[in-house]
Amino acid sequence: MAEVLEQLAKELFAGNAKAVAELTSKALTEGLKPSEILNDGLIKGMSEVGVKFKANEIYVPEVLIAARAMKAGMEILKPKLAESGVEPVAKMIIGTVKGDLHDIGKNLVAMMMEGAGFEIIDLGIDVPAEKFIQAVKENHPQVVGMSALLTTTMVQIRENIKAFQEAGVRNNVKVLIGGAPVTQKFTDEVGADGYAPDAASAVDKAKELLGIS
Ligand code: B1M
Repeated sequence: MAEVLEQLAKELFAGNAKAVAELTSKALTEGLKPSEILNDGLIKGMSEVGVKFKANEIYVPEVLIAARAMKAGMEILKPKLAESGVEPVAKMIIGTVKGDLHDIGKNLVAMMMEGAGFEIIDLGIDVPAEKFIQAVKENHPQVVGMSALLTTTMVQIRENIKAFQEAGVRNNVKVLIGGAPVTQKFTDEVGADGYAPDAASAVDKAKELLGIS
């Protein structure tokens, strides 16, 4: 693999946004394909972040810093990816459920998903069922992610899934859920498709649900 891509993955893991931006430009100047820079540079670095985060070898601040570096690289790469017709892995809508204002975990999930090549539409916090449904109808995502941090708001996930069924969109999407009080048992009870305990596992679970290796 090109040396510049190895450096890119390394600097992304280290969260060095300036170096990531420079190396992304350098890789483009060297004539590397945008898809190669994305997969073998940026995503490779971010995957490593996911692995170490899952293993508790690095923590939330390091992930946020790496995500900022990813963003710096993506700003340069995005127009080139669009020009070269590279399709995102899949589209995901994400939001924190109605009544819930916590967004740090949800943002981390969104960043890791983006880092894995997903296109993310972030609906923000305090998202009512109707807003999720409208976004599904307008954007046709493959995955809808719902985050809840309170025992009083996690029940909203059940309501959202019911509302999806009533609106006739439930079968169009995989519903992935998470947040501190959410468990696999709860996921099974409310009929969501998948649960992830952390941001790195969310990437793995979304891919598993979509049959992407
Ligand atoms: Co709040 N809060 N908070 N809070 N807050 C908790 C959640 C709480 C456990 C604190 C406590 O009492 N020990 C408690 C909930 C108790 C419960 O319901 N069991 C609580 C409470 C009670 C409240 C208020 C009601 C307090 C009050 O006003 N009396 C209030 C509610 C406001 C509301 O939402 N309506 C409130 C407010 C706030 C702040 C606004 C001050 C602030 C949020 C700021 C923000 O998010 N922008 C806040 C914070 C920071 C916390 C704690 C301290 C930290 C949450 C956090 O960001 N963790 C939290 C205590 C704690 O968790 N230790 C607490 C870091 C983050 C990376 O982890 O969000 O778990 P987490 O996300 C993880 C995983 O859960 C998972 O991946 C993430 C990354 O690995 N994940 C997903 C999350 N979403 C996922 C989605 C997925 C998959 C995985 O798929 C789609």
